Amino acid sequence: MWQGQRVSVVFPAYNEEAGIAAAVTDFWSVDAVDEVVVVDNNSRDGTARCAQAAGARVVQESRQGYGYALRRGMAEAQGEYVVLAEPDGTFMGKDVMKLLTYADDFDLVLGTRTTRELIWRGANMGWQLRWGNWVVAKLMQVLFGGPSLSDCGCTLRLIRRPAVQRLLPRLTVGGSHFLPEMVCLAMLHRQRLIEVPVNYRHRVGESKITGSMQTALRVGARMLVIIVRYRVFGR
Ligand SMILES: Nc1nc2c(ncn2[C@@H]2O[C@H](COP(=O)(O)OP(=O)(O)O)[C@@H](O)[C@H]2O)c(=O)[nH]1
Ligand SMILES: [Mg+2]
Repeated sequence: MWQGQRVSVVFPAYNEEAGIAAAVTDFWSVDAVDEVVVVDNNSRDGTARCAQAAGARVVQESRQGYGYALRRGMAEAQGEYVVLAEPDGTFMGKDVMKLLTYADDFDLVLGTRTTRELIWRGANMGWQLRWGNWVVAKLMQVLFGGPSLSDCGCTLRLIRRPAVQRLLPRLTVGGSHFLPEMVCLAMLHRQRLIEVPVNYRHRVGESKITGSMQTALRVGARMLVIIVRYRVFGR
């Protein structure tokens, strides 16, 4: 609980057997956290079993994709505060407290992984990815007159329940370029946003998005298209 309200953590998971138990345990160990929801996205390994054994509530999402998994998680989460994260060892449970600290005053609290001091040795955040995330985030900031943004691809973020209710029916992206749609819609709907620096560590298990430069570039291009589309057409 945080200030008398429930806190949910949502993990989208596709073949994350290697790290999911440790991630669930790490986020559960944060006093404020009341539930951990793992959205199993057609995993073929022991993701669901390991998550359940570690104390998570597991829901199955059959539509394949990072965006579909996160949207399902937001719909399933019961808390007033909904924290999106990844069960791959890259994020730290203790950073949930940073997000909560700002949640009194903001509708969305976004993590940023581009703060050099918080990028751990071995983390997949070389200069190309760091720069790419920063440039796309700055474009969003400038086009929408938003707050300072420095990362367009950080899953770790908090959304308050009324913002979930407002944004969820409007979200359309099911794939890996999901996050900027959420931020564009939030800015169009005058939600209060802020970014806070979070730790970013070495990944456990296989990366499915930014592990390959080709995939990362393709996702980045899709992000740009969706940002410009929302700016021009508003939808
Ligand atoms: N790429 C991808 N990730 C998914 C999918 N469904 C759930 N996920 C989860 O979304 C998160 C992001 O993917 P990840 O491989 O960590 O990408 P990275 O952070 O760029 O290395 C992980 O927790 C995945 O398990 C899916 O269909 N595709
Ligand atoms: Mg990851």
